[in-house]
Amino acid sequence: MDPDWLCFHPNPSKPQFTPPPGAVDTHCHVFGPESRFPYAPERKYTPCDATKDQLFALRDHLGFERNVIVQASCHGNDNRALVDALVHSQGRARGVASVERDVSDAELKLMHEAGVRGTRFNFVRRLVDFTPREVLAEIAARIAPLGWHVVIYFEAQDLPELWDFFTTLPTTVVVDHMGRPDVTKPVDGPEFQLFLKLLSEHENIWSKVTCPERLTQSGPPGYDDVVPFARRLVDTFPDRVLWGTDWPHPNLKSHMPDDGKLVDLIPRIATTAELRQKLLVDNPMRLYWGD
Ligand code: 0GY
Repeated sequence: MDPDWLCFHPNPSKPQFTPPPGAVDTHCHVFGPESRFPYAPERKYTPCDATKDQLFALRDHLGFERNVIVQASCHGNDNRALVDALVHSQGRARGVASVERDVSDAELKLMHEAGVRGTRFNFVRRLVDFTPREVLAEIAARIAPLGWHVVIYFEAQDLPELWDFFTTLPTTVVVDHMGRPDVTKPVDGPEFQLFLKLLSEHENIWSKVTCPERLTQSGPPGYDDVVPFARRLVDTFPDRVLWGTDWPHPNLKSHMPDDGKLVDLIPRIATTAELRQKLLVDNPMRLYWGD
């Protein structure tokens, strides 16, 4: 593990908020164990191992029933740790993989059978090397017939340049971490308004209302500066939002969140039982278990 990065919280608190039955954590990762699933040679960071058994124990502790496990850049396009977690989840996890343009039909079929339902395109420069748009477009065309969607990860200042690419993708598109807004700027300012416009003009685009620990300037446990951004999305697009822990929170240097406290933010961002049912159960079930 990189020495200046933090490992996940060793003893998260029990949340005060009880998620509704069937709740899904739609953004979490498995890392390694390195001895069995080595990290990718081209990785930009080395995390601490975070195994499927630790993830499933956290799921139960927080009161969730299911996970969507997202391939992170430290495992590159090697999805073996992800697939291993899916096949050992007893049907309680789905996955988002990272694939290359020359992935074979047989590999795609195997991943689909294991529970993969999407592929991730990462545009965050500190995490990955550049991949040409035409390569990504080819991958999107390969996975679309399977009913998979595309998960995109980018930073708010890059949205104008990426807009045309995102809006021509042929699948459902899920944005990680609200498009990473600068939360020192106003919710009604031009930057976040552009993100809201992306969703209002394109009904196939969804957003995860995740990652207060990465976006915050005001800090834990309240993450008061991030809550209004998440709440605006939940209020405006209640049928196209997803929630997740982001466990084990790779790449954090400032603080490591208590996952129980992250769960306790949910009633502040989804303020009615109906909105919470959509955010935590109905939306993820439709997208990931709707087949
Ligand atoms: C996240 C966020 C980060 C890392 C990755 O693929 C990744 O390595 O997504 C980050 O550093 O912002 O979603 O886990």
